[in-house]
Amino acid sequence: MTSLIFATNNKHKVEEIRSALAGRFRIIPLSEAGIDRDIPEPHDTLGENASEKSSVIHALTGADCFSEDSGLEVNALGGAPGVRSARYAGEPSDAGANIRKLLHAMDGIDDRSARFRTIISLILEGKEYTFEGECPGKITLDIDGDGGFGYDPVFIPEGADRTFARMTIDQKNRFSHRRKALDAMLSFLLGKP
Ligand code: ITT
Repeated sequence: MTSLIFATNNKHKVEEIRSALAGRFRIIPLSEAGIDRDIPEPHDTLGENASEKSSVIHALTGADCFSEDSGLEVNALGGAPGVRSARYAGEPSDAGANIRKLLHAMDGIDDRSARFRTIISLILEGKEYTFEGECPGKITLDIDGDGGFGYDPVFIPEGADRTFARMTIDQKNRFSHRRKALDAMLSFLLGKP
């Protein structure tokens, strides 16, 4: 089976991606590849940060690998927190503080529309390929649910009646930005001769 190092330290992302791939590829997170480091995300776009993560890991290992950078873009906030989603309320990254800051920033705002966006950067045989996925939805008025990670307790995807935090991984994967980007990567990988 083809192995791919997944350049992340986020266990929830690993779970979601393994569940979506349903055993078709062997996914090796950084912890299992023996790489203990937080890769910087210094850029202003998801795409550049994703490329940075995969190229750092490729330079270290020489192995086929991929990374993803994702973020929540809220229309009424001009696309914030966007590329800064993980550290919206400052360092170190704190999901509870990020959510509180977001709900506060949206206090009294009627337009709750938002979207999650993911860019995957895959390095295969030394060449980079990118894939994108997005999930439109809306920000709730209050925290609802305790599953998932990040902004899941305050995001209801379009076409659903509850937040990501109230869904199983499989249910979230029917809507998620990460799943859509992953499907694009998967069609590419499966279509290769
Ligand atoms: P890695 O960089 O190690 O992959 P990370 O958690 O730092 O993990 P990102 O840099 O991609 O991940 O930051 C994305 C942030 O956006 C993440 O911390 C969440 O706050 C938010 N986010 C992304 N996808 C999400 C999802 O599916 N559900 C909820 N929040 C999400």
